Amino acid sequence: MGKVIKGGTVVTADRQFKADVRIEGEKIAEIGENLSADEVIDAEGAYVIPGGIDPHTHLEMPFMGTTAAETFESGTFAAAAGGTTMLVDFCLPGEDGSLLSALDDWDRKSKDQICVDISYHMAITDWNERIFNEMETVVNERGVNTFKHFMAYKGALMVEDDEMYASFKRCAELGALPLVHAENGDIVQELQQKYLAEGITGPEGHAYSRPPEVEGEAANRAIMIADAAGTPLYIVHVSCEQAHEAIRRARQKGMRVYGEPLIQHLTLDESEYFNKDWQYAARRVMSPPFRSKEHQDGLWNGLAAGSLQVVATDHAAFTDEQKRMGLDNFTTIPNGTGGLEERMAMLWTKGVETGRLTPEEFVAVTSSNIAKILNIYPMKGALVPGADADVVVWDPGISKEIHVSTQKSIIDYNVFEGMEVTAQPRYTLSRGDVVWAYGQNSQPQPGRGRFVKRKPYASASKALSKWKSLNTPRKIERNPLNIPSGV
Ligand code: DUC
Ligand code: ZN
Ligand code: ZN
Ligand code: ZN
Repeated sequence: MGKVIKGGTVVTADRQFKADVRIEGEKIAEIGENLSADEVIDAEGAYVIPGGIDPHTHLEMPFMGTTAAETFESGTFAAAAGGTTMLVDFCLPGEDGSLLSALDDWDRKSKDQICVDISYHMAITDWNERIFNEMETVVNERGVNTFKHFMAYKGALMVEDDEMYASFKRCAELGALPLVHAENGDIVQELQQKYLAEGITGPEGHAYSRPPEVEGEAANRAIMIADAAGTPLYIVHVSCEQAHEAIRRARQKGMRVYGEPLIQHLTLDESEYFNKDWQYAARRVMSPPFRSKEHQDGLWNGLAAGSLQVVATDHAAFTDEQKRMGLDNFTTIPNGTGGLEERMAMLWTKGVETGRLTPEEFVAVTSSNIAKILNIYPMKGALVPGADADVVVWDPGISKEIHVSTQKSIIDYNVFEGMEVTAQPRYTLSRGDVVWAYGQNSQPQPGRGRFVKRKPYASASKALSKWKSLNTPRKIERNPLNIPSGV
């Protein structure tokens, strides 16, 4: 007869109501009053919500001359402990440039380690016929329907506009969704050289060289290119008003453009880079960098207004030793911060507790919206009979301080160190298994997590371009040339 989560308040993206949730095997079987089963999971005094989905992580990713230190095992354990039951990791092609061997590589690394479910986004870091051809297999056979494009990291991951346009058109054909890291990589490189030449070598140079304008310019450009290609677009780690503004404008014109702020940008600001302690500041170096309070307010408003839809982490975690690669030069500090374990609790504390978000909006931006965008709803991101039993008993009665000493991440610091959060998962269930119980501290079985295949999009991918010249070209039939003599 399975399990029943009893006595809680179910919160979905639409509403809240008192109900029990009965689980059979890996699925939700029933939601209603006075349900019973063999095993009872107590949710008295707590909310019952869909498991969190973090659509943006970089576990064990080779990057900037090193490899992100968080493993698939520690990362997915941290996720479970924080109430996240699925993450989407970025798969990066290696030396041979093949998308398919990159997928094999990611499968090999993740398979025996993952404690919760995962999926991938595929990175397009180059453009050629093989990539064009492999994209079809990636979508139709390997179950990856999203492709990431870096507009920054010149000389490494960055793609040019012509490559992006070609790849976006291919995405539109295949029913896949393009993603962009929006920063103007050419200008960033120039600014980096300028500040280094002026003797600014510390982490503050990182912030100076990646101002909001370079993000806004790239976001606008990507939106225009997506519109020309006739595809929706998803902009990762939206950190500033300039990029948010571009998204708002596009949405108002009827374009399907989605924006994803990170929990770090919502809660930490640019003053962190001016800390006198080099290591403190370097730990917080990520791209885009943290912004001022005005930008933060804009992001919170966007989540409430619906112009931004998803809160992620971009979890790319490097140790103190790895960060010291950039001791004399901020451009060689590995870019990235963590947040997988803290995303839900920080968003609750700084968002719901403060009245900026309702509990329903919290569920929408941590789970349901991205499940819809990724085309896995309602298998994931929903509490309905038949859905995967990825469920969190979310307890607003547990407050704790965030400390590196108790985190599940294997990194030797935490950017949220010392902050107090006012809610925690009492239980996290992944496809019906309790993978985290607060106070018990036991780790779920590595390898129990699964890879989630995602189908291509049917209709949503056929966005109509607003470019008039693309929609109605007209060939003019002219009279033959008739040049008067003597002129
Ligand atoms: N930004 C980061 O800070 N780290 C990983 C990749 C990225 O775009
Ligand atoms: Zn990025
Ligand atoms: Zn990223
Ligand atoms: Zn501490």
